[in-house]
Amino acid sequence: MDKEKKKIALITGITGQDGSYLARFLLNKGYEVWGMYRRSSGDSHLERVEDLKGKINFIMGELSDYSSLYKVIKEVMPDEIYNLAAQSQVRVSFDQPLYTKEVNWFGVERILDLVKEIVPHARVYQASTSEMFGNVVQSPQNEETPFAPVSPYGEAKLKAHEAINRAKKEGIFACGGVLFNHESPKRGIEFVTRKITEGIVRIKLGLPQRETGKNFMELGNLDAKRDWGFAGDYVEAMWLMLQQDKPKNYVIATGETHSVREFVEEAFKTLDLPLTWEGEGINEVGKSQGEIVIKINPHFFRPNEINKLIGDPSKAINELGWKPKTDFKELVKIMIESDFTKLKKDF
Ligand code: NDP
Ligand code: GDR
Repeated sequence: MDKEKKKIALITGITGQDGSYLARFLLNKGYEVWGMYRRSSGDSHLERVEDLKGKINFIMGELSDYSSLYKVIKEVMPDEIYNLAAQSQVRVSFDQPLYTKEVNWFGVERILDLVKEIVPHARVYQASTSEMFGNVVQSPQNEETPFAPVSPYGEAKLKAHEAINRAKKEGIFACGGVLFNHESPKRGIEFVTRKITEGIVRIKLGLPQRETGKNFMELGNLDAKRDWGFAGDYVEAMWLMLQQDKPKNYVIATGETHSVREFVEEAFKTLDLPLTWEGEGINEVGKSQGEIVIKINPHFFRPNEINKLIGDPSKAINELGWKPKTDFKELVKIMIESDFTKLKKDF
């Protein structure tokens, strides 16, 4: 990229998992990167991007506040906007449905409104999601699959996705990336994959569980199936969508599905720990070397659950030239190794 004419990218949700990977990816592509973060009482939530201080520009903004977004877009004047900010926890959206819609739906409407007014040339990536499919019968899911969300989170993201489609018709280069679950060592501890890898490493090292102080993990629905990829692979697809001649929506997935139970089993295997299951339903337990190491806690069940998701990324493979590089086993290994290194150091 010409040094004089660096493209300017604005990433909302810079402090999150994807923001952190995407910022690095865009820096390597020669972009001037601006990361939007929201106010908090400390700066511990900047830990994922601590090492990017001095390399990217940080700017404070809040998706629920129109005037703050106005100031951000006016100051940055981006060529590309990656809207990754969201209340991203499906379980929490049942407890905070209105807030979730305020941020995940209206936040996107605000951004699109400002793009039309201030930077109509800007290309917009919206973080849409496989949660929009709900318990749809068609499997695997692709760009033509009808949406039927079952959570306030999924509903809000679908409304945002529709707003993106509307903006497209109004001439804005806006894309909805329908991304299936993607994980990494930077995944928030409240999501099941990271909770599992961190929790099992603690069991391996004889440390109590981080949240509960107990020496067994507590999980919810072990039989939910998800299409799990690696976040580092998925941010490339976000960028590729904005480099096309026409704005289109794409499904980004691995095309494989695995249950939470399989994820747990693979994590134990990676650490050379035995695991057996005993009992049924909420009385089911996981045992290792004679000790109970996993229990079911109904607190982690959802009022409405999606049983199985599996994506068909053919369109992205054919049109973007994108493909997932990290398989399920490799993903579990990367996450386990990272947690092992971190916890061993503190031990
Ligand atoms: P994270 O939860 O790790 O990050 C979310 C980011 O949004 C954080 O930076 C958070 O800031 C910020 N944020 C939350 N609320 C607001 C707000 N009101 N105003 C400004 N910023 C806010 O999510 P991921 O990185 O995993 O996901 C990125 C996006 O992709 C999200 O929109 C998510 O819904 C979507 N998505 C994710 C998938 C996945 O598997 N990871 C799959 C499909 C879609 P703070 O640090 O202060 O909380
Ligand atoms: P998800 O991710 O809801 O798919 O949303 P999460 O990791 O929270 O749940 C995946 C599946 O695991 C089951 N589960 C548990 N989940 C959590 N969090 N904690 C548990 O203890 C537990 N036990 C079982 C869940 O019921 C579910 O079936 C993620 C987020 O990144 C969204 O923002 C994104 O849009 C979707 O992925 C695609």
